[in-house]
Amino acid sequence: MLTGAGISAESGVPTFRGPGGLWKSFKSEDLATPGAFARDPKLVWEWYEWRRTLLAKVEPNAGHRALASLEDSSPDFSLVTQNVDGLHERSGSRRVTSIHGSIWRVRCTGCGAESTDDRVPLPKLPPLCGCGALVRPGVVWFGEPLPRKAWAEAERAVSNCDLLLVIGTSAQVYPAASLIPMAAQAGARVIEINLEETPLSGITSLSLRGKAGDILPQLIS
Ligand code: BV8
Ligand code: ZN
Repeated sequence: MLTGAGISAESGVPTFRGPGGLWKSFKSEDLATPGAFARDPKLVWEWYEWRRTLLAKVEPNAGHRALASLEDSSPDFSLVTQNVDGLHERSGSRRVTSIHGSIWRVRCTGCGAESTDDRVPLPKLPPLCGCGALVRPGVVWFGEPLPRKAWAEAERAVSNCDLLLVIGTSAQVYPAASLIPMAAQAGARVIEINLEETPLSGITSLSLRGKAGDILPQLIS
């Protein structure tokens, strides 16, 4: 499985590029980059605080739950997500490979100390580490490399699978999107579940047009 923001849309989480999307009100390059954080850590943290506050109020949906139950019934099942919202884990998925980090993780820009901090709201923006340095969200920004271990896990999963379900991603961000042709080249059947066509629809064996929360429960029943 490879998931994107679309699987969380039915939980009420705005996607990046859809209507009312996160990138609509803010431009990704203005916020989700190391440069933006260096220029204005408070503004970047206000954006993440707004997302964390929203995420704290939402629940996983039938799409997340369907994947969690599929994991239980399939021995060799891998779930790679681009999402940082933690909803796969909250719906019961245990083995989640998060290639863009987590909005609930924080990392010190000074001493590198990393922890889970899911307090909403945070007491102070931008948060400071005990060592005095700025703390940043534990997510991968544009221009930053993906976490090595998670990326290696993701490559291994798609290179050794018979079937890749690509769920709710616009397949525009790399290297995440390259996992899709990687699976096809390795001989996997690729099925896309999305409301709309994406740049990679052409290499899928099948495109299921509709909501993940409607389609996934039917697929696994
Ligand atoms: C890297 C975490 C190199 C943060 C994210 C030019 C300049 C600078 C960089 C680049 C450039 N050109 C290319 C790049 C590389 C860049 C990139 O790909 N840019 C894109 C915009 C062209 N990539 C990077 O910078 C990556 N790093 O390349 O590093 C390097 C290597 C070594 C050493 C140093 C450097 C890092 C990319 C990670 C960025 N972080 N998120 C945060 O969340 O704040 S990206 C963010 O957008 C998400 O994580 C996700 O990965 C990505 C795409 O979003 P989607 O999940 O697809 O969501 P989207 O809204 O786009 O689409 C939703 C879809 O769901 C739609 O198709 C919709 O139809 C569908 N949908 C909606 N509702 C439903 C549904 N489907 C089903 N059911 C529904 N109900
Ligand atoms: Zn520190």
